[in-house]
Amino acid sequence: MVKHAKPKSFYDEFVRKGGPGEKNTHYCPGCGHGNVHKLVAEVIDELGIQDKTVFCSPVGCSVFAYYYFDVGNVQCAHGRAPAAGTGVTRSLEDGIVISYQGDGDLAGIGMGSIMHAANRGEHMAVFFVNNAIYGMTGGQMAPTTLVGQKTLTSPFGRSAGGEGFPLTMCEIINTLQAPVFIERVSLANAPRILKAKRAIRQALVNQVEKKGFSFVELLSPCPINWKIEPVQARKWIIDTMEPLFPVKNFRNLEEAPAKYEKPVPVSDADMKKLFNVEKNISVTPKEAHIDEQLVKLAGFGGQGVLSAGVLLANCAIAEKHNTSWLPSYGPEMRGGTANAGVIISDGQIGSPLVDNPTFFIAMNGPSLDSFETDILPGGMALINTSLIERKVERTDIKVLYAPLTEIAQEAGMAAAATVAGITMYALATGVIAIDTIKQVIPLSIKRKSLVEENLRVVDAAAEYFRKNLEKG
Ligand SMILES: Cc1ncc(C[n+]2csc(CCOP(=O)(O)OP(=O)(O)O)c2C)c(N)n1
Ligand code: SF4
Repeated sequence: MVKHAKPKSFYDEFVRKGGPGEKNTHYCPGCGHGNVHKLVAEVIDELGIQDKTVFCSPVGCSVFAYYYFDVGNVQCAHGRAPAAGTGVTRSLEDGIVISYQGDGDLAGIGMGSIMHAANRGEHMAVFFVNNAIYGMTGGQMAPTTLVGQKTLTSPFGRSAGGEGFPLTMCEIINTLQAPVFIERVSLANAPRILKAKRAIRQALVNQVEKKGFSFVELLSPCPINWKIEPVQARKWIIDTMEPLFPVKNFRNLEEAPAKYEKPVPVSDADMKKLFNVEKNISVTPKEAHIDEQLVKLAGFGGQGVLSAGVLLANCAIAEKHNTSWLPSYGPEMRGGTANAGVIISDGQIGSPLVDNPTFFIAMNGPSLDSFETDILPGGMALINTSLIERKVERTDIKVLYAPLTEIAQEAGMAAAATVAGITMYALATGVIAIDTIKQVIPLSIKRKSLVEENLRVVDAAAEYFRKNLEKG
Protein backbone atom coordinates (compact mmCIF):
# COMPACT_ATOMS: atom_id res chain seq x y z
CA MET A 1 0.00 0.00 0.00
CA VAL A 2 1.34 3.44 -0.87
CA LYS A 3 1.06 5.89 1.99
CA HIS A 4 1.30 9.59 1.30
CA ALA A 5 2.60 11.53 4.26
CA LYS A 6 4.38 14.79 4.79
CA PRO A 7 8.16 14.33 4.57
CA LYS A 8 9.86 14.10 7.95
CA SER A 9 12.27 16.83 7.03
CA PHE A 10 9.39 19.32 7.07
CA TYR A 11 8.22 20.69 10.40
CA ASP A 12 4.84 19.37 11.52
CA GLU A 13 3.50 22.88 11.74
CA PHE A 14 4.35 25.86 9.56
CA VAL A 15 4.06 28.61 12.14
CA ARG A 16 5.09 31.34 9.72
CA LYS A 17 1.68 31.89 8.26
CA GLY A 18 -0.99 31.23 10.78
CA GLY A 19 0.75 30.47 14.06
CA PRO A 20 0.69 27.09 15.83
CA GLY A 21 -1.26 24.39 14.05
CA GLU A 22 -0.82 25.93 10.57
CA LYS A 23 -0.21 23.33 7.89
CA ASN A 24 0.04 25.60 4.83
CA THR A 25 2.98 27.53 3.47
CA HIS A 26 2.89 31.25 2.68
CA TYR A 27 3.20 30.64 -1.06
CA CYS A 28 0.45 31.72 -3.51
CA PRO A 29 -1.80 29.04 -5.00
CA GLY A 30 -0.07 27.40 -7.98
CA CYS A 31 3.42 28.61 -7.01
CA GLY A 32 6.30 26.33 -7.96
CA HIS A 33 8.24 26.91 -4.72
CA GLY A 34 5.83 24.55 -2.93
CA ASN A 35 6.57 21.80 -5.47
CA VAL A 36 10.31 22.26 -5.17
CA HIS A 37 10.16 22.30 -1.37
CA LYS A 38 8.24 19.03 -1.36
CA LEU A 39 10.63 17.33 -3.79
CA VAL A 40 13.68 18.46 -1.85
CA ALA A 41 12.15 17.34 1.47
CA GLU A 42 11.24 13.94 0.03
CA VAL A 43 14.75 13.37 -1.28
CA ILE A 44 16.29 14.44 2.04
CA ASP A 45 14.11 11.80 3.73
CA GLU A 46 14.90 9.12 1.16
CA LEU A 47 18.65 9.68 1.48
CA GLY A 48 18.45 9.88 5.30
CA ILE A 49 20.41 13.15 5.37
CA GLN A 50 18.11 15.36 7.46
CA ASP A 51 20.62 15.63 10.31
CA LYS A 52 23.45 16.62 7.98
CA THR A 53 21.65 19.04 5.70
CA VAL A 54 22.17 22.79 5.86
CA PHE A 55 19.68 24.75 3.78
CA CYS A 56 20.92 28.17 2.67
CA SER A 57 17.83 30.16 1.75
CA PRO A 58 17.78 33.32 -0.35
CA VAL A 59 16.03 36.65 -0.30
CA GLY A 60 12.91 36.25 -2.42
CA CYS A 61 9.60 34.47 -1.95
CA SER A 62 11.41 31.48 -0.43
CA VAL A 63 13.09 33.64 2.22
CA PHE A 64 11.10 31.82 4.91
CA ALA A 65 12.19 28.30 3.96
CA TYR A 66 13.51 27.94 7.50
CA TYR A 67 9.93 27.85 8.76
CA TYR A 68 9.37 24.70 6.70
CA PHE A 69 12.56 22.62 6.57
CA ASP A 70 13.52 20.92 9.80
CA VAL A 71 17.23 20.90 8.93
CA GLY A 72 20.12 23.28 9.59
CA ASN A 73 19.16 26.66 8.18
CA VAL A 74 21.04 29.77 7.16
CA GLN A 75 19.07 32.70 5.79
CA CYS A 76 21.50 34.48 3.50
CA ALA A 77 21.92 38.02 2.24
CA HIS A 78 20.39 38.56 -1.21
CA GLY A 79 22.29 36.47 -3.77
CA ARG A 80 24.91 35.29 -1.32
CA ALA A 81 23.67 31.77 -0.53
CA PRO A 82 26.57 30.24 -2.54
CA ALA A 83 29.06 32.28 -0.49
CA ALA A 84 27.42 31.33 2.81
CA GLY A 85 27.19 27.74 1.56
CA THR A 86 30.91 27.81 0.79
CA GLY A 87 31.62 28.65 4.41
CA VAL A 88 29.34 25.87 5.61
CA THR A 89 30.63 23.20 3.25
CA ARG A 90 34.25 24.01 4.01
CA SER A 91 33.80 23.92 7.75
CA LEU A 92 31.28 21.07 8.08
CA GLU A 93 33.11 18.13 6.64
CA ASP A 94 30.08 15.88 6.77
CA GLY A 95 27.50 18.52 5.87
CA ILE A 96 25.15 18.42 2.88
CA VAL A 97 24.76 21.98 1.66
CA ILE A 98 21.80 23.26 -0.33
CA SER A 99 21.82 26.71 -1.93
CA TYR A 100 18.20 27.48 -2.80
CA GLN A 101 17.77 30.57 -4.98
CA GLY A 102 15.37 32.49 -7.20
CA ASP A 103 16.33 34.05 -10.53
CA GLY A 104 16.62 37.61 -9.25
CA ASP A 105 18.69 36.32 -6.36
CA LEU A 106 20.99 34.03 -8.35
CA ALA A 107 21.23 35.62 -11.80
CA GLY A 108 20.81 39.26 -10.74
CA ILE A 109 22.32 40.49 -7.51
CA GLY A 110 24.12 37.20 -6.82
CA MET A 111 25.59 36.55 -10.26
CA GLY A 112 29.19 36.90 -9.04
CA SER A 113 28.61 34.70 -6.04
CA ILE A 114 27.15 31.77 -8.00
CA MET A 115 29.75 31.96 -10.78
CA HIS A 116 32.67 31.82 -8.39
CA ALA A 117 31.18 29.05 -6.24
CA ALA A 118 30.54 27.04 -9.43
CA ASN A 119 34.02 27.80 -10.74
CA ARG A 120 35.57 26.61 -7.48
CA GLY A 121 33.48 23.46 -7.65
CA GLU A 122 32.17 23.95 -4.12
CA HIS A 123 30.48 20.93 -2.66
CA MET A 124 26.88 22.05 -2.72
CA ALA A 125 23.59 21.40 -4.51
CA VAL A 126 22.13 24.56 -6.02
CA PHE A 127 18.38 24.58 -6.66
CA PHE A 128 17.68 27.52 -8.92
CA VAL A 129 13.97 28.32 -9.12
CA ASN A 130 13.54 30.24 -12.37
CA ASN A 131 10.12 31.87 -12.62
CA ALA A 132 11.30 34.59 -15.03
CA ILE A 133 10.27 37.39 -12.66
CA TYR A 134 10.95 38.99 -9.27
CA GLY A 135 8.17 37.31 -7.30
CA MET A 136 8.47 38.66 -3.79
CA THR A 137 8.73 42.33 -4.70
CA GLY A 138 5.67 42.28 -6.93
CA GLY A 139 6.68 41.23 -10.44
CA GLN A 140 9.58 43.32 -11.73
CA MET A 141 11.72 42.21 -14.68
CA ALA A 142 14.32 39.58 -13.79
CA PRO A 143 17.51 38.59 -15.62
CA THR A 144 15.58 35.58 -16.95
CA THR A 145 12.48 37.51 -18.08
CA LEU A 146 11.71 36.58 -21.68
CA VAL A 147 11.96 39.03 -24.55
CA GLY A 148 8.48 40.48 -24.97
CA GLN A 149 7.35 39.40 -21.48
CA LYS A 150 5.38 42.10 -19.69
CA THR A 151 6.38 42.81 -16.12
CA LEU A 152 5.91 45.71 -13.73
CA THR A 153 9.15 47.29 -14.96
CA SER A 154 8.78 46.23 -18.61
CA PRO A 155 5.11 47.08 -19.12
CA PHE A 156 5.41 46.96 -22.90
CA GLY A 157 7.41 43.73 -22.85
CA ARG A 158 11.14 43.19 -22.34
CA SER A 159 13.08 44.63 -25.23
CA ALA A 160 16.33 42.90 -26.12
CA GLY A 161 17.71 46.18 -27.44
CA GLY A 162 17.03 48.08 -24.25
CA GLU A 163 17.14 45.46 -21.52
CA GLY A 164 19.26 42.73 -23.06
CA PHE A 165 18.45 39.09 -23.59
CA PRO A 166 17.42 36.70 -20.83
CA LEU A 167 20.31 34.95 -19.11
CA THR A 168 20.35 31.21 -19.56
CA MET A 169 22.11 30.07 -16.43
CA CYS A 170 22.61 26.36 -17.17
CA GLU A 171 24.34 27.25 -20.43
CA ILE A 172 26.48 29.88 -18.67
CA ILE A 173 27.48 27.56 -15.82
CA ASN A 174 28.18 24.88 -18.41
CA THR A 175 31.06 26.99 -19.76
CA LEU A 176 32.92 26.37 -16.49
CA GLN A 177 35.09 23.34 -15.94
CA ALA A 178 34.51 22.54 -12.28
CA PRO A 179 30.80 21.64 -11.90
CA VAL A 180 29.96 17.91 -11.95
CA PHE A 181 26.22 18.07 -12.60
CA ILE A 182 24.07 20.58 -14.49
CA GLU A 183 20.45 19.96 -15.43
CA ARG A 184 17.41 22.03 -16.31
CA VAL A 185 14.00 20.63 -15.44
CA SER A 186 10.45 21.92 -15.53
CA LEU A 187 7.50 21.88 -13.16
CA ALA A 188 4.92 22.19 -15.94
CA ASN A 189 3.17 18.84 -15.35
CA ALA A 190 3.37 15.60 -13.36
CA PRO A 191 5.83 13.69 -15.57
CA ARG A 192 8.13 16.71 -15.64
CA ILE A 193 7.87 17.07 -11.86
CA LEU A 194 8.94 13.43 -11.46
CA LYS A 195 11.92 14.14 -13.70
CA ALA A 196 12.68 17.21 -11.61
CA LYS A 197 12.78 15.02 -8.54
CA ARG A 198 15.33 12.73 -10.21
CA ALA A 199 17.59 15.72 -10.89
CA ILE A 200 17.22 16.98 -7.32
CA ARG A 201 18.04 13.50 -6.09
CA GLN A 202 21.15 13.28 -8.27
CA ALA A 203 22.36 16.66 -7.04
CA LEU A 204 21.98 15.54 -3.43
CA VAL A 205 23.46 12.08 -4.03
CA ASN A 206 26.46 13.97 -5.42
CA GLN A 207 26.78 15.70 -2.07
CA VAL A 208 26.53 12.43 -0.13
CA GLU A 209 29.25 11.02 -2.39
CA LYS A 210 31.29 14.23 -2.11
CA LYS A 211 31.34 14.62 -5.87
CA GLY A 212 31.07 18.39 -6.05
CA PHE A 213 29.10 21.34 -7.39
CA SER A 214 25.68 20.37 -8.74
CA PHE A 215 23.25 22.80 -10.34
CA VAL A 216 19.57 22.18 -11.02
CA GLU A 217 17.47 24.87 -12.68
CA LEU A 218 13.72 24.44 -12.24
CA LEU A 219 11.34 26.29 -14.59
CA SER A 220 8.67 27.30 -12.14
CA PRO A 221 5.29 29.07 -12.29
CA CYS A 222 4.49 32.39 -10.63
CA PRO A 223 0.81 32.74 -11.61
CA ILE A 224 0.22 35.77 -9.44
CA ASN A 225 2.86 37.92 -11.13
CA TRP A 226 2.39 36.44 -14.57
CA LYS A 227 -1.25 37.45 -14.03
CA ILE A 228 -2.69 34.17 -15.29
CA GLU A 229 -4.43 31.20 -13.66
CA PRO A 230 -2.28 28.40 -12.17
CA VAL A 231 -3.32 25.92 -14.90
CA GLN A 232 -2.49 28.41 -17.67
CA ALA A 233 0.81 29.15 -15.94
CA ARG A 234 1.92 25.53 -16.23
CA LYS A 235 1.02 25.60 -19.94
CA TRP A 236 2.93 28.89 -20.38
CA ILE A 237 6.06 27.15 -19.11
CA ILE A 238 5.80 24.53 -21.87
CA ASP A 239 4.79 26.91 -24.64
CA THR A 240 6.96 29.92 -23.84
CA MET A 241 9.72 29.14 -21.37
CA GLU A 242 10.88 25.71 -22.51
CA PRO A 243 11.73 26.78 -26.10
CA LEU A 244 14.17 29.34 -24.71
CA PHE A 245 15.29 27.32 -21.68
CA PRO A 246 15.61 23.77 -23.05
CA VAL A 247 14.88 21.10 -20.49
CA LYS A 248 17.84 18.72 -20.53
CA ASN A 249 20.88 17.42 -18.80
CA PHE A 250 23.97 19.46 -19.60
CA ARG A 251 26.53 17.51 -17.62
CA ASN A 252 26.79 14.49 -15.36
CA LEU A 253 30.41 13.69 -14.58
CA GLU A 254 31.65 10.63 -12.71
CA GLU A 255 34.05 12.81 -10.77
CA ALA A 256 34.97 16.45 -10.43
CA PRO A 257 37.68 17.70 -12.83
CA ALA A 258 39.64 19.05 -9.85
CA LYS A 259 39.64 17.36 -6.49
CA TYR A 260 38.77 19.71 -3.66
CA GLU A 261 41.80 20.65 -1.63
CA LYS A 262 41.23 21.79 1.87
CA PRO A 263 43.24 24.92 2.69
CA VAL A 264 46.18 24.02 4.91
CA PRO A 265 45.68 25.63 8.32
CA VAL A 266 48.28 28.32 8.94
CA SER A 267 50.60 27.30 11.77
CA ASP A 268 51.21 29.58 14.73
CA ALA A 269 54.77 30.09 13.55
CA ASP A 270 53.66 31.10 10.04
CA MET A 271 51.01 33.39 11.45
CA LYS A 272 53.65 35.20 13.48
CA LYS A 273 55.83 35.53 10.40
CA LEU A 274 52.90 36.81 8.40
CA PHE A 275 52.05 39.57 10.83
CA ASN A 276 55.65 40.28 11.73
CA VAL A 277 54.76 40.98 15.34
CA GLU A 278 56.93 38.60 17.26
CA LYS A 279 60.21 39.64 15.71
CA ASN A 280 62.53 41.09 18.33
CA ILE A 281 59.82 41.11 20.95
CA SER A 282 60.37 39.73 24.38
CA VAL A 283 57.12 40.19 26.15
CA THR A 284 56.21 38.22 29.22
CA PRO A 285 52.65 37.08 28.69
CA LYS A 286 50.38 38.26 31.44
CA GLU A 287 49.42 35.63 33.97
CA ALA A 288 46.03 37.11 34.61
CA HIS A 289 43.10 36.20 32.41
CA ILE A 290 41.54 39.35 31.05
CA ASP A 291 37.83 39.84 30.58
CA GLU A 292 36.81 40.81 27.10
CA GLN A 293 37.90 44.36 26.28
CA LEU A 294 35.77 46.08 23.67
CA VAL A 295 37.64 49.15 22.55
CA LYS A 296 36.36 51.73 20.12
CA LEU A 297 38.51 54.59 18.76
CA ALA A 298 36.69 57.22 16.76
CA GLY A 299 37.69 60.44 15.03
CA PHE A 300 38.01 61.95 11.59
CA GLY A 301 39.90 60.45 8.66
CA GLY A 302 43.57 61.37 8.76
CA GLN A 303 43.83 61.24 12.58
CA GLY A 304 45.33 57.76 12.42
CA VAL A 305 42.39 56.12 14.16
CA LEU A 306 42.52 52.97 12.07
CA SER A 307 46.27 52.47 12.33
CA ALA A 308 46.18 53.12 16.07
CA GLY A 309 43.62 50.30 16.23
CA VAL A 310 46.01 48.03 14.34
CA LEU A 311 48.79 49.00 16.74
CA LEU A 312 46.62 48.12 19.73
CA ALA A 313 45.58 44.80 18.16
CA ASN A 314 49.22 43.93 17.41
CA CYS A 315 50.20 44.74 21.00
CA ALA A 316 47.45 42.42 22.23
CA ILE A 317 48.69 39.65 19.91
CA ALA A 318 52.24 40.17 21.17
CA GLU A 319 50.92 39.68 24.70
CA LYS A 320 49.28 36.42 23.62
CA HIS A 321 45.69 37.57 23.78
CA ASN A 322 43.11 36.87 21.10
CA THR A 323 42.20 40.00 19.22
CA SER A 324 40.18 41.41 16.34
CA TRP A 325 40.26 44.74 14.53
CA LEU A 326 37.40 46.07 12.48
CA PRO A 327 37.63 49.41 10.66
CA SER A 328 34.70 51.56 9.63
CA TYR A 329 35.20 54.67 7.54
CA GLY A 330 33.56 56.91 4.99
CA PRO A 331 34.55 57.09 1.33
CA GLU A 332 36.56 60.33 1.72
CA MET A 333 40.36 60.04 1.77
CA ARG A 334 40.57 62.87 4.32
CA GLY A 335 38.12 64.47 6.67
CA GLY A 336 35.40 61.80 6.77
CA THR A 337 34.55 59.90 9.91
CA ALA A 338 36.57 56.86 10.89
CA ASN A 339 36.39 54.43 13.73
CA ALA A 340 38.01 51.16 14.64
CA GLY A 341 36.74 48.45 16.96
CA VAL A 342 39.36 46.34 18.69
CA ILE A 343 38.43 43.35 20.82
CA ILE A 344 40.98 41.86 23.18
CA SER A 345 40.04 38.65 24.88
CA ASP A 346 41.41 35.45 26.33
CA GLY A 347 38.34 33.59 25.13
CA GLN A 348 37.10 33.12 21.59
CA ILE A 349 35.92 36.24 19.78
CA GLY A 350 32.57 35.51 18.15
CA SER A 351 32.15 38.72 16.19
CA PRO A 352 34.52 41.64 15.59
CA LEU A 353 31.72 44.21 15.98
CA VAL A 354 32.11 46.64 18.87
CA ASP A 355 28.64 48.04 19.40
CA ASN A 356 28.96 48.78 23.10
CA PRO A 357 32.56 49.54 24.02
CA THR A 358 34.02 48.96 27.45
CA PHE A 359 36.58 51.65 26.54
CA PHE A 360 35.87 54.47 24.13
CA ILE A 361 38.46 56.92 22.80
CA ALA A 362 36.83 60.05 21.34
CA MET A 363 39.24 61.96 19.15
CA ASN A 364 36.79 64.66 18.05
CA GLY A 365 33.39 66.11 18.95
CA PRO A 366 31.20 64.35 16.36
CA SER A 367 32.59 60.99 17.50
CA LEU A 368 31.64 61.70 21.10
CA ASP A 369 28.17 62.78 19.95
CA SER A 370 27.77 59.57 17.92
CA PHE A 371 28.97 57.02 20.42
CA GLU A 372 28.53 58.42 23.95
CA THR A 373 25.27 56.60 24.50
CA ASP A 374 26.75 53.28 23.32
CA ILE A 375 29.43 52.92 26.00
CA LEU A 376 28.74 50.05 28.37
CA PRO A 377 27.63 51.21 31.83
CA GLY A 378 30.68 50.92 34.08
CA GLY A 379 32.95 51.40 31.06
CA MET A 380 35.46 54.17 30.41
CA ALA A 381 35.82 57.03 27.97
CA LEU A 382 38.97 58.95 27.08
CA ILE A 383 38.20 62.39 25.67
CA ASN A 384 40.61 64.35 23.49
CA THR A 385 40.10 67.79 25.05
CA SER A 386 42.27 69.40 22.36
CA LEU A 387 39.33 69.06 19.99
CA ILE A 388 36.34 68.42 22.23
CA GLU A 389 35.07 71.23 24.37
CA ARG A 390 32.05 69.68 25.98
CA LYS A 391 31.93 67.31 28.93
CA VAL A 392 30.55 63.79 28.82
CA GLU A 393 26.94 63.64 29.97
CA ARG A 394 26.90 60.04 31.10
CA THR A 395 27.28 59.56 34.83
CA ASP A 396 27.54 55.77 34.81
CA ILE A 397 30.97 55.60 33.18
CA LYS A 398 34.45 56.69 34.20
CA VAL A 399 35.77 59.57 32.09
CA LEU A 400 39.38 60.60 31.49
CA TYR A 401 40.00 64.00 29.91
CA ALA A 402 43.37 64.60 28.19
CA PRO A 403 44.61 66.98 25.46
CA LEU A 404 45.83 64.14 23.24
CA THR A 405 46.55 66.26 20.16
CA GLU A 406 48.56 68.83 22.14
CA ILE A 407 50.53 66.13 23.95
CA ALA A 408 51.41 64.53 20.62
CA GLN A 409 52.21 67.90 19.03
CA GLU A 410 54.58 68.87 21.83
CA ALA A 411 56.31 65.50 21.48
CA GLY A 412 56.89 66.30 17.79
CA MET A 413 54.00 64.64 15.98
CA ALA A 414 50.41 65.91 16.22
CA ALA A 415 49.27 63.12 13.87
CA ALA A 416 50.15 60.55 16.56
CA ALA A 417 47.47 61.78 18.99
CA THR A 418 45.74 58.42 18.69
CA VAL A 419 48.97 56.72 19.82
CA ALA A 420 48.79 58.92 22.91
CA GLY A 421 45.24 57.60 23.32
CA ILE A 422 46.39 53.97 23.07
CA THR A 423 49.10 54.64 25.64
CA MET A 424 46.56 56.03 28.08
CA TYR A 425 44.23 53.10 27.41
CA ALA A 426 47.07 50.74 28.32
CA LEU A 427 47.79 52.59 31.55
CA ALA A 428 44.15 53.00 32.53
CA THR A 429 43.25 49.35 32.05
CA GLY A 430 46.57 47.57 32.59
CA VAL A 431 45.73 45.27 29.69
CA ILE A 432 48.82 46.15 27.64
CA ALA A 433 52.28 47.03 28.94
CA ILE A 434 53.85 50.32 27.76
CA ASP A 435 56.99 48.35 26.99
CA THR A 436 54.97 46.20 24.56
CA ILE A 437 53.70 49.30 22.74
CA LYS A 438 57.26 50.53 22.40
CA GLN A 439 58.44 47.22 21.00
CA VAL A 440 55.56 46.88 18.56
CA ILE A 441 55.72 50.45 17.18
CA PRO A 442 58.94 49.85 15.17
CA LEU A 443 57.37 46.73 13.68
CA SER A 444 54.03 48.18 12.72
CA ILE A 445 55.05 51.62 11.47
CA LYS A 446 56.37 51.27 7.97
CA ARG A 447 58.10 54.66 7.68
CA LYS A 448 61.10 54.29 9.92
CA SER A 449 61.53 58.06 10.17
CA LEU A 450 58.27 58.20 12.12
CA VAL A 451 59.20 55.57 14.69
CA GLU A 452 61.19 57.95 16.93
CA GLU A 453 58.37 60.53 16.99
CA ASN A 454 55.80 57.88 17.89
CA LEU A 455 57.97 56.56 20.70
CA ARG A 456 58.33 60.11 22.06
CA VAL A 457 54.54 60.48 21.96
CA VAL A 458 54.17 57.28 24.01
CA ASP A 459 56.58 58.64 26.67
CA ALA A 460 54.87 62.03 26.75
CA ALA A 461 51.39 60.48 27.04
CA ALA A 462 52.54 58.12 29.78
CA GLU A 463 54.04 61.04 31.69
CA TYR A 464 50.85 63.08 31.36
CA PHE A 465 48.74 60.13 32.52
CA ARG A 466 50.88 59.47 35.58
CA LYS A 467 50.91 63.13 36.58
CA ASN A 468 47.27 63.99 35.95
CA LEU A 469 45.05 60.97 35.62
CA GLU A 470 46.46 58.03 37.51
CA LYS A 471 44.99 58.92 40.85
CA GLY A 472 41.58 60.05 39.55
C1 LIG B 1 20.12 43.99 -1.27
C2 LIG B 1 18.69 43.88 -1.66
N1 LIG B 1 18.29 44.35 -2.87
C3 LIG B 1 17.01 44.24 -3.23
C4 LIG B 1 16.10 43.65 -2.41
C5 LIG B 1 14.66 43.55 -2.83
N2 LIG B 1 14.31 42.20 -3.26
C6 LIG B 1 13.77 41.33 -2.41
S1 LIG B 1 13.40 39.88 -3.15
C7 LIG B 1 13.92 40.45 -4.64
C8 LIG B 1 13.84 39.62 -5.88
C9 LIG B 1 13.46 38.23 -5.66
O1 LIG B 1 13.25 37.62 -6.87
P1 LIG B 1 13.71 36.16 -7.18
O2 LIG B 1 15.10 35.95 -6.72
O3 LIG B 1 13.45 35.89 -8.61
O4 LIG B 1 12.82 35.24 -6.23
P2 LIG B 1 11.26 34.97 -6.20
O5 LIG B 1 10.70 35.96 -5.23
O6 LIG B 1 10.73 35.15 -7.59
O7 LIG B 1 11.17 33.58 -5.70
C10 LIG B 1 14.41 41.73 -4.54
C11 LIG B 1 14.94 42.51 -5.67
C12 LIG B 1 16.55 43.16 -1.17
N3 LIG B 1 15.73 42.56 -0.30
N4 LIG B 1 17.84 43.30 -0.81
S1 SF4 C 1 4.71 35.74 -5.93
FE1 SF4 C 1 5.12 34.08 -7.38
S2 SF4 C 1 6.99 33.09 -6.62
FE2 SF4 C 1 6.14 34.32 -4.97
S3 SF4 C 1 4.86 32.96 -3.77
FE3 SF4 C 1 3.54 33.97 -5.25
S4 SF4 C 1 3.52 32.61 -7.01
FE4 SF4 C 1 5.24 32.02 -5.76
